[in-house]
Amino acid sequence: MAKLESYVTKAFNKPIRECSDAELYKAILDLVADRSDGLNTHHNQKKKLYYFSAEFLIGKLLSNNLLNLGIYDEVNNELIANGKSLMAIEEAENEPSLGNGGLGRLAACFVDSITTLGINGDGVGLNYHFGLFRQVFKDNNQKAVPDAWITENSWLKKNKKSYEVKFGRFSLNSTLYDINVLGYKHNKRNRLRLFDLDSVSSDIIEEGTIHFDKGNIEENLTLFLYPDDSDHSGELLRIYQQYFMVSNGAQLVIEEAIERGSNVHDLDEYAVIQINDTHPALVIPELIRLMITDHGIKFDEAVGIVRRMVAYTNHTILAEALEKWPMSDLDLVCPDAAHIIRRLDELVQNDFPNNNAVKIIDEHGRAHMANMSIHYGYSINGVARLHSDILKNTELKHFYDIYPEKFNNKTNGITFRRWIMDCNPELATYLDQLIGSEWRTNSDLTPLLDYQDDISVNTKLRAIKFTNKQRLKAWLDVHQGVEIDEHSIIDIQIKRIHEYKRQQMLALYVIHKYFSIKSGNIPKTPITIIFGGKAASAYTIARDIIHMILTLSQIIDNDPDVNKHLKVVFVENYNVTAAQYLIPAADISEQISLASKEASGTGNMKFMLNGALTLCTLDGANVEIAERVGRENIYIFGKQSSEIVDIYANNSYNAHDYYYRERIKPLVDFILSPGMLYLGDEERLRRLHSDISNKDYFMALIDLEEFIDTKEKMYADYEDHDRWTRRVIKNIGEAGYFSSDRTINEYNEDIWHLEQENKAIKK
Ligand code: 26Q
Repeated sequence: MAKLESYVTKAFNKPIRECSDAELYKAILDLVADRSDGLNTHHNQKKKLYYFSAEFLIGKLLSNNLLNLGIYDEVNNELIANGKSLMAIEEAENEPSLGNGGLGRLAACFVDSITTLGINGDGVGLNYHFGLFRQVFKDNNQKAVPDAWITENSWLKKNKKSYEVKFGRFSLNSTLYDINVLGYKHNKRNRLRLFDLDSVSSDIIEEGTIHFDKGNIEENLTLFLYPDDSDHSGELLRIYQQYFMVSNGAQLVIEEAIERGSNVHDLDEYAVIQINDTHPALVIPELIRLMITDHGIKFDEAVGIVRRMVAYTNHTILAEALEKWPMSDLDLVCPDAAHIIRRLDELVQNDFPNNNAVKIIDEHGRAHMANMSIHYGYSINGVARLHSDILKNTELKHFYDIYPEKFNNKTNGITFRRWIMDCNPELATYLDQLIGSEWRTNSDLTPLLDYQDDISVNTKLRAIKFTNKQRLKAWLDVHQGVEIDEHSIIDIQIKRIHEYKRQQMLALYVIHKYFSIKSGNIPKTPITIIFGGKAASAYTIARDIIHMILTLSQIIDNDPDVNKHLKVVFVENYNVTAAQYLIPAADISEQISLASKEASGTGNMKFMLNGALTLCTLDGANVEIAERVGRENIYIFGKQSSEIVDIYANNSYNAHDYYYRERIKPLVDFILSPGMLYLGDEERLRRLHSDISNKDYFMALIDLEEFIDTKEKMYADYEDHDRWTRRVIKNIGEAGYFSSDRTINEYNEDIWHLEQENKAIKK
């Protein structure tokens, strides 16, 4: 057993206690690299999975890698013995900024589970130098600044492989970086394969901003991750990024298959590609192109091969988030692939004449990436049961009518390594004592259900929650200079800012509570409401919502009648690291999207696992959470998904019907109160007020009264600590289903059909 000491001596020639945290970080990187080299890489397996994704929101890796290698305690003890702490050292690590939100985090949970289950499978994506922007608050507004996350000592390892990517007017040669993905205690290793360009230059970023010359592809291709979550952006650069990712990925897939014995005619026996939304959908024409030009395969045969190897996951029903690229742009970026898309569209038109809804290229000359993925993939799945049903019955009904056998559901999951073992070690250790440690490998937490009425278990769980609140308090103090009350109820909504997720509805509740406290209704326990999330830079209303909440929180802070009882915090730069502090401290998990709009949600699962109770609409995976924990252990409000689908179909929502109600109008109008206008930006506040009262496209007002009543009931119920904790236990005990190990097991059984060395999963 090589101890950390020897790595420290080798690198710095001094004892551990004399090293800086940055030096120790480097030494642990070396130790993990050595241990990783010895792991099994499945070289003997014929077929391999490639999970193609424009985003991998992996979070910090230091403690996660030590945990998965099974040496966390060993290294931690060695550090403690020398007066050092792993937590402090991890502060020296930058969080890789390679994703926007849910879709990117899901990809990270998936590669962890794929490796832990012993499946031969790599992630394929891009190495964005600045990734997603860092969010800074200035004058109560979001400012986006470049996040230079890559440092000299990082988990990125340069690989010798390089491919030529031919664009319409020029070619570029890629550089490949790998990040090892380590399986939990199973001696397995896969990799993230992140393509990059040596010519990319940060010099073209104007000082401190994210404005840059978007026309200079060679220098900016992998500079940034598009900061758009569901807001369609037609930028040409996005298409260049996508084509660069898939052309490299397709060349890698073919080269590795040949190395394993493929003659390319049998490529589908050697590789399966799962595409994470349509961002990598150009891999379909690109594989066909490569088979024809480099391997002498005929078009029809190439189409057949691809149809047996590509599977597509859909993450949204928001029409504006479905990618439609103008053929003129594709002709410029990748003319040969564009030509193949036209041929694929002709085949569709021959097979389904006069069926306009299933065409790839529409009457405006735009290629629908989802349509192409469904025709030329063999599987299409949604990410929660309700979402998959909506795809079949409404959004993609025309496709379900012609390909019912391709449709399936894979309810999302989260990796328990990061979302309990790493972020909530006290709870993980206590579970070991109480129910044994099998849950760490089979995700089965149901033995905990036997302790629902055990007072000592109740007390201990509350003590753990309190410790986590103290830790969050300390972190918020250091990182943002805000002080929260560790004895308060902690009520959290953290996710990208979007009107359909309805952060504005929670803000209207805050206004209600502010009025109520001012009129003398003092809550028994103080309340802390925490928001966190980034807004796409071009999404004006989302930025207005952030502004409104920050201004509101200032008003509350300044009001001595209220500030002892209610505090509103907007966490700056919400990311995976922040989530790991916030989620274990939460009592209440806000999952309040307009029913039918949130495909799944995965934060909902993380909160449940960490002992928060959920306040939710029957949307996405909330439906399945409710089914498992039972109605008495979750707080549900609002219109049903089918009602909302009908309201959209009939265009029958009128914001005025709600705005003018007695309980609602004063809350919305507070946005334009003198205090708000004095502290805030009048243009932003007026625009938001007008939007909510006149349009309210995502219907924040339709559920507002029920939301307020349900929240009040929840806060009242919190006061009965034993009954509350009984519900908490039921939630943790039922969380096993939402392990991404279960999800990946299903992907493998139903879609990929690969060898799986570890089946330690309870169904
Ligand atoms: C599209 C075109 C141009 C630029 C950017 C984009 C873009 C980028 C990111 C479109 C969508 C995304 C991300 C979507 C996303 O995160 N969806 C979430 O996926 C989660 C995992 O399945 C679900 O749990 C969430 O419900 C869903 O919102």
